[in-house]
Amino acid sequence: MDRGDKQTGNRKDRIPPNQRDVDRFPVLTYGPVPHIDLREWRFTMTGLVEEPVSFTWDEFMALPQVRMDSDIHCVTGWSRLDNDWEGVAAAELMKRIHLRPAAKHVMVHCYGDYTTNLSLADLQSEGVLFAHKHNGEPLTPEHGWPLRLVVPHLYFWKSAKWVWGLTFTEHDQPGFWESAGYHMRGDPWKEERYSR
Ligand SMILES: Nc1nc2c(c(=O)[nH]1)N[C@H]1C(S)=C(S)[C@@H](COP(=O)(O)O)O[C@H]1N2
Ligand SMILES: [Mo]
Repeated sequence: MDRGDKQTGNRKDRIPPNQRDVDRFPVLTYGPVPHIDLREWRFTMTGLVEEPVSFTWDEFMALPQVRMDSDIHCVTGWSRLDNDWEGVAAAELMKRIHLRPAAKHVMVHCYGDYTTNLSLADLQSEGVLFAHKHNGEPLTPEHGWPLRLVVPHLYFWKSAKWVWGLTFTEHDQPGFWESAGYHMRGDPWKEERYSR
């Protein structure tokens, strides 16, 4: 199993503007925690792909696994440094599909209907993974069990919990919070919090 490099540098230098360093791990969910049965669970990739793919839980867990250490920055103002995530790298999943040339954006879908949008480039960035463990333990239901996306370089609302799939599209479309006024991209270092 490869292990991403431990983050280095001064703690303060790792806290984006107007964020505070916290140790706890708050829960932020819109709506109830969805009930998920692993026997029914699927992860699918559709849209602008030559052949859609779908994994069962066992198939997904048989994919190569990685551990990656990264920081969380929530738009509500807390940052939690050094989170150890384990799961399947987005780059690994991308090897399982052939994108059509027009594909430039991604909609992330979750059990419970939450969605969030990413550019293809952001999905394919370093450190992005679909995680089933946090700090060595399976995710708790409220933090996204069985699987959540982790996009460490963007605000944490992009890190979709209870994720079930990706749809590749040509144009950028807003997801749940983006439709409510959150920024389409959400870079914490540029404070891309809201779009209006
Ligand atoms: N499916 C789903 N994913 C979600 C959310 C949600 O409401 N539903 N909330 C987002 C927001 S706004 C944040 S800040 C983080 C919070 O993750 P946590 O509860 O594990 O801290 O999850 C993100 N992913
Ligand atoms: Mo959030």
